[in-house]
Amino acid sequence: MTTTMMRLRQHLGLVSSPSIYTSAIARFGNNTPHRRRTTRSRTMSSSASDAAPFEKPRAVVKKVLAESQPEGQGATVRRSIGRHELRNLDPFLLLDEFTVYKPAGFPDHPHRGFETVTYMLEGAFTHQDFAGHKGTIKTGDVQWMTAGRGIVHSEMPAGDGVHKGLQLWINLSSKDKMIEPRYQELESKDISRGESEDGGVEARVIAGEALGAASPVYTRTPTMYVDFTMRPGSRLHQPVPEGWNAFVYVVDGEGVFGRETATAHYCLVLGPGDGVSVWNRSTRPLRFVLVAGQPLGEPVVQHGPFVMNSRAQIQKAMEDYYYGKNGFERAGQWSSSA
Ligand code: FJE
Ligand code: FE
Repeated sequence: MTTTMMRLRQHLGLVSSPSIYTSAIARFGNNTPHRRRTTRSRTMSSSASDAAPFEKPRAVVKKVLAESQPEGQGATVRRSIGRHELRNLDPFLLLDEFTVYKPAGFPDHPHRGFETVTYMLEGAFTHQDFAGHKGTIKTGDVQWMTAGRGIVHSEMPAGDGVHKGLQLWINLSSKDKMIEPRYQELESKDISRGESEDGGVEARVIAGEALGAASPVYTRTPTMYVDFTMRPGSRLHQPVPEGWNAFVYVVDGEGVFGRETATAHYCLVLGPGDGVSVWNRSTRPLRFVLVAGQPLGEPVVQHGPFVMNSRAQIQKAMEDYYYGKNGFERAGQWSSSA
């Protein structure tokens, strides 16, 4: 069999998911002229006033349970952003909470036009790409991959047992879609941690700033991504840049976000405003990620792993991948090793 045919078959093998393979054309008019790079935050103990210190507190405007679905090769994901009810959260395209046991995984597949951010919650994943980039990310590590004009890679579990994490897809603006691919990798020990004054809240800052800690990650599309753990009874008042789209994904426990209560695997879309207030009213720790990004306000045309601005550009991406051109030169010769 020719390599191009094999590539097509692999590609088709991944077509099992109608949700990310559905071509979608959407227009967003929600571009913001306002851009605030720094965020300030503080917490209050439960004895302090629980009134939000924000002029315009963000409220939960949508609450969606991410149900399990098959994805990749034998893997399972809980998809929140990217499922039918949660599209058009510009600049975000997809959020999957993945759970994988060997030999399942995400074998050789391409990307163009966006970034993938993989955050390991448990276990380890090995990635290999067609340019020889290879590595393993373990519990608490982050891989921030800018696919740009083209990456072909595999993402597979390393070792036995369960491997869990979050993968977020962030769109790139039209001017950045064809940039050189780039990786930013953060080991767990190097992730900046912030803490509230009373020690009730811990923040691991993957992108942006929170509780006095800042991430070194460069976000081409301005993004904030923070993993919060809150002790029982603690409160958090976290600024979120106005004009940015924002959501919360609950990883563990139960919390009150604005006036809405949510437990694990729920995604909460936040409405407009300058910050969000959270309260752990329960008797167990609460863990959630807060993600916000500056909307691009550009047309989005997605065909599976290719996300561009027009149908013609998608056609071009498929041709480039098929014929090994414009960034996919190495796609023909390459396949991942066991
Ligand atoms: C992909 C199908 C896929 N969610 N979460 C089609 F499964 C994928 C894909 C992933 C993925 C990978 C990891 Cl490590 C975690 C994921 C989907 O690789 F890109 C397409 N196009
Ligand atoms: Fe991938």
